[in-house]
Amino acid sequence: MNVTEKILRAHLVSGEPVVGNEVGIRIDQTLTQDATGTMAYLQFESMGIDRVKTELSVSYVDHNTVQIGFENADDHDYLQSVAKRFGIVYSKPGNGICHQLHLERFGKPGKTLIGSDSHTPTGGGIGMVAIGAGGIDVAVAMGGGPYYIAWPKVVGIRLTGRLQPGVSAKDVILAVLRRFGSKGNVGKVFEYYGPGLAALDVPSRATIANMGAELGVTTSVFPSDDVTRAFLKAQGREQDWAPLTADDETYDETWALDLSTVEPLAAAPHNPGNVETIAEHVGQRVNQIMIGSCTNSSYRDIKTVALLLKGKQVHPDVEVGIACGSKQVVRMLADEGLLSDLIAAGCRILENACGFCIGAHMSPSTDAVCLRTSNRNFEGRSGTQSAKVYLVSPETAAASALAGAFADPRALAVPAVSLPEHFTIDDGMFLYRETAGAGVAGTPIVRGPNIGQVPPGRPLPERLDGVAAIKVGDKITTDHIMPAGARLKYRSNIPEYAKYVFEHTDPGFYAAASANRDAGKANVIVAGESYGQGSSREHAALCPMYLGVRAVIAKSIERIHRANLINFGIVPFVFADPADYERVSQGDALVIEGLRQAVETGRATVRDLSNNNTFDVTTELSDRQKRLILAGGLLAAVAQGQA
Ligand code: MIC
Ligand code: SF4
Repeated sequence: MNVTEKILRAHLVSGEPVVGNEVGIRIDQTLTQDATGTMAYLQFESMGIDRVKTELSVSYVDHNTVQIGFENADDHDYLQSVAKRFGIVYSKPGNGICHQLHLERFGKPGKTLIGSDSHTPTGGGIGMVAIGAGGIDVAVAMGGGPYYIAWPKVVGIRLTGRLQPGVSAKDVILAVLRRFGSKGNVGKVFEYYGPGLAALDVPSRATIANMGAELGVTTSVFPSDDVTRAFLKAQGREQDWAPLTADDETYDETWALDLSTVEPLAAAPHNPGNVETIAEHVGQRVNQIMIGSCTNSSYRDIKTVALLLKGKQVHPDVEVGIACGSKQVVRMLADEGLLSDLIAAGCRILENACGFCIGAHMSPSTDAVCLRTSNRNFEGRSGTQSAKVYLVSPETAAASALAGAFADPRALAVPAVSLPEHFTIDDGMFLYRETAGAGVAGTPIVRGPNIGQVPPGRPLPERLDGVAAIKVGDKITTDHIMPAGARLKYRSNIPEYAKYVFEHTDPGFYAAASANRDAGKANVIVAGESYGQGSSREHAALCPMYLGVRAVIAKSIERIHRANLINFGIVPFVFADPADYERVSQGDALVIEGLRQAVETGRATVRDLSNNNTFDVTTELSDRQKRLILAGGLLAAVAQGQA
């Protein structure tokens, strides 16, 4: 068996392990972050369970740390009190980014992890099956329930050779994205193997696994070998190591990549799958360079940047910001004098949090060209609609910071940063480790005015009497559906956050959808390929549900978003014939007689009353998923005893 199968089979609780079939797996660890966590814990609370049932659950605060106004801080207080009460480890704001911290301090080879964040697969770098999920799925797993996935097709990526100096893990995953694209990989796991692995340290593997999210795969997995052991040992956690490698070439499909042929790459605006070479851009002016995010903020990454900038000055016309991934990284750089080198070079040192990556701050100027080491460059995500964001490696970012323009790092003497013998271990900002799993009964839950409630779902009606409230194109991301950045602070307040659904795509959506809902009409979203790419934010389903959306009809829908739609009682239809997409217009009146029946059979005919047309749609649902949709979503199903 391959590593993925070994872990999944050891955790299988229901279903036949046949590609595409829905299976339930036992979850050992969970993580949440604050922006999805408040909803996850509100849902957990509503399930009436007294403590978490996992081996470990951690609540990180890393997204909303800007705290303009009381909202973010109210969320933090709520999360902290919930963690104490229910036996969850709480990572205070300022401790670092969830995925980096989890890798450093908690990830264990062979274990399963789900997290309410799409980059949870970062844990694959340490030999885990780590999957991004909706908050409510994490709530169920915290309560001891299984997590459901389609049994994956495992694609083996065979690595040979060795990276050239100046080329690093980010370039590797960009090479994989160039080959496989950011759509069409749903239902697959990418597993890395081969002789090239020996020279890839855990932080590099984690970078590759992290950005596997942009391929749209279920997760990415690396084996647990001597490299993994050395990393865990340096983290003072050798006892957490266990060997785990694939028996043989047991993959459904393979692709080989010779690492020595990889060159510096960039994902060009506005999609991570839009990969170009740095060579094509050398000399092109850049305005802003941001280094950090859960993809590239490890000790290895930031130290490499510091060594490249040491004793030099960043170009006067470029703004350079650095956000380390964790307190451990910051402390080690500080102790080695490297933080001072970065400051001396003219970098702006930012908090070790998501920050710029989610558009919470550091938005670039109008039409700016930005290089960022993060994983997503969707239009407007930086906070500036007209900015052009290129995703690059830390080495390319540092070389370009000096040049004020795209630069090939291979022209510099790039130092090889090796694993330290001991990482600095300081768990002081993790609270409630001693009561993890047990909790402290009676702890009062702190609910400031920003802490709202989860809106109830309503059973699916017999007939869909709907309106195509919006028609969008291909690769609509959750950032389009439910903007983050300046709107992030409303994550715990659905009626308020719902005002911004499709804010930049169609500013009239909220008013139109609310009016339809209030007139008793169902809203339908019509979309092209790969609808719902990107984040795991269930708000991209929850807020539309609140606005009366009952169905999405798309050419294809991405995995996490599809699961979120089902969890909130929205039917995820696809066009039986994609050509029919062209014949539906925004505003059309759409009717499905026998909507509940359609969920049962997986087929329906839609009548478009506005142009006297009919077309067929399909949806493939497991029995469990049918029950959820018919009930009006997962929480409603739990309440009705249907889950
Ligand atoms: C993101 O990178 O888009 C986020 C913000 O981390 C999201 C989670 C969220 O929307 O809160 C993700 O990737 O799942
Ligand atoms: Fe945070 Fe960005 Fe990573 Fe999302 S992708 S978890 S916003 S650093």
